[in-house]
Amino acid sequence: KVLITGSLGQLGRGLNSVYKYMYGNECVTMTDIVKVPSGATDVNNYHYLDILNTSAIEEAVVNKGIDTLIHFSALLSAVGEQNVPLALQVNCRGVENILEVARRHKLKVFIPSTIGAFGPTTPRDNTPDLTIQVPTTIYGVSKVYAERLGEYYNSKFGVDFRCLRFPGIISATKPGGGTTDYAIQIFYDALEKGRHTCYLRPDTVLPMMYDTDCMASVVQFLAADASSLARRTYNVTGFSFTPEEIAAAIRKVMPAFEIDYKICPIRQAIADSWPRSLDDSGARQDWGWNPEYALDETVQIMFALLQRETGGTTAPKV
Ligand code: VAH
Repeated sequence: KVLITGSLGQLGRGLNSVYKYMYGNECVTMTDIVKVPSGATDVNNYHYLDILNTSAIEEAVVNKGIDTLIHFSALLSAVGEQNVPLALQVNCRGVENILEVARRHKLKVFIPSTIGAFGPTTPRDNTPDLTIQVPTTIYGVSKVYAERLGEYYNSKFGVDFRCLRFPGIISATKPGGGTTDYAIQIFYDALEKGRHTCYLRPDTVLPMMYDTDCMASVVQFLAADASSLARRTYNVTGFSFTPEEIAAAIRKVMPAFEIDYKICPIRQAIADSWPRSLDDSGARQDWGWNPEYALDETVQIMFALLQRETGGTTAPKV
């Protein structure tokens, strides 16, 4: 029985669908602090849950017979820089509460980390699992804290804590205040306007992953036997690209697509502090991580999904 916090965010609804498909409708309890968007067909067993209220988490775990917590609630990089006190509350206090409940009730707990947990002094190409972590955003600082605190709870109390550092995730869901989110918005803009104004420089390389691979990494990692894990925090990634490279891949499907640039200094500085590519060989060796989607497949499937979502049966507008 799985409980997902922040389940209405970018990753929660997709993961609920995967677990529902695998284990049936009653497997997942979805929680968040906002109302379910009207017309959402992929949300079920939904309850309000504020992760700053430890007894509320405990009540949900006990009442629903939860054995696995998947903790997605967090303020992402750009939005966190605009509200540091709230980022500290949600990203740090929230993680403390989740780990305490996992300790008391012997739960398996997944907390995602991010390429944002690295900083400008981290080797930026093929960044390894174990390396310098001096991030320059409150999001990154809070995720380093989550990684270290989870590993402490694992070694001190035996909590089955598991953490994956995700690259930018590309999914057919509205962007949630991240820095990599241009790689989502570009598809909505391509279909709607045939063009995209990018807030990052054309040569900004960032590691990314398609949503389905992200979901698979969580399910696979949580199912791995604990004895096969050399560590509790692993890098996973799909493929790296620049805005001009994804624009070129989109032009293979939509020849008239155009991109122009209006740099956002805050997001450019964040992107410039992050790795250009990740070394995920540890995940591949220890628990069989093996992503399936590269850039061209991601472009194809994103257009198919968004055309269906926007009811656009014809080819993208050009
Ligand atoms: C962000 N999408 O941009 C998130 C992610 C790898 C970045 O954590 O903040």
